[in-house]
Amino acid sequence: MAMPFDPTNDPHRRFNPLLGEWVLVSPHRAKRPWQGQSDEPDNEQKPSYDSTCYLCPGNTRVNGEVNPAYTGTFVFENDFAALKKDTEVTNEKKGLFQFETEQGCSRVICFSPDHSKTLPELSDEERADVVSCWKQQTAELGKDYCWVQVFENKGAMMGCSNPHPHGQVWAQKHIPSDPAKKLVQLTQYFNDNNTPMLLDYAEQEVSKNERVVCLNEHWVVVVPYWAAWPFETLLLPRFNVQSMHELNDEQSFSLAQIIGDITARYDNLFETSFPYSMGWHSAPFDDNAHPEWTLHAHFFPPLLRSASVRKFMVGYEMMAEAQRDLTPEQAADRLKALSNVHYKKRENANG
Ligand code: H2U
Repeated sequence: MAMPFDPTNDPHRRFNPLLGEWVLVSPHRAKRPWQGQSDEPDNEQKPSYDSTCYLCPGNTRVNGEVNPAYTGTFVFENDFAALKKDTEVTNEKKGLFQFETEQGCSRVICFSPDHSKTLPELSDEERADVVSCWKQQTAELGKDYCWVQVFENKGAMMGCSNPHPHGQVWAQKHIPSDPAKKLVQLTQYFNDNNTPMLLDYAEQEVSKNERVVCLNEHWVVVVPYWAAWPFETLLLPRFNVQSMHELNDEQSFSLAQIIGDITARYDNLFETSFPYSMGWHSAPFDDNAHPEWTLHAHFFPPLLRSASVRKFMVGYEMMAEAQRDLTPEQAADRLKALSNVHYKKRENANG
């Protein structure tokens, strides 16, 4: 006779209502041995200024432009931009062969002049400057483009090509594929329930308290019920807001604080500079009201069992659907149990 279902041990699928996709959870697989690839952890202490860095203040970039002696955040047009504003507007559809040209821009956002300090190592005030820069970029680019994508690739493992702490903002005329899927899902939920899905979701996660990693008055970080990456998190507001640029000063400052909290926990998990890709989804700037939308951020970190062993999204994930080993609840428990004081600050404090 089959044993009763045990979600901490038995394979099951969970539904991701944001994308309308399923995730396979196989908790028993976390016990399997690993003889595959290990990546070098990034534990090198970097200097505050590096004369060979393209992004440090006063240095010359690849295209010959000199960075100003900036003291806060610094934004510049990507010298190898993926999108151009003046591409001819045209499209074609011939049977299965269809294209449309895209207009847009891509910029690099240096978080601070300090080459050695990633987001969790900055002060709340310095992180608030980063939030303010994201707001300003979102407002400015939202005037010309339908979609504004703020994101950060952190660490070489996530394809980050320059160690100076920075993120990017890309803006474009069309809504890209994943946000377009979200728009369908969020609209359907709003039509059915007359309330934004993610506001409901945040409230339900706070009251269940099974996957909450940290929270403050305005924000909550959860390992979503449907997380695909081992330590994936979703950062949600606990108030109704559609876009980054609508945050007031108080909400922005408490955002800077909770980003410090979750990113310090990430670094503390394996006492390493924790790689991830993170990004913000504000509502599309398409001249429609978006009552269905809630501003939110995803953190997608690749690490699984140590600073050097990552999760690969390969065979089954590429061919079938996302799959994870440890449960989202187990991942949330581990992140929640960690200190939100960065391990380097603790070591310094201990002399
Ligand atoms: P990532 O490391 O997150 O890929 O971003 C760094 C970006 O910085 C990358 O897109 C740009 C690269 O094109 N860059 C410049 O625009 N100028 C430079 O001199 C160096 C890097």
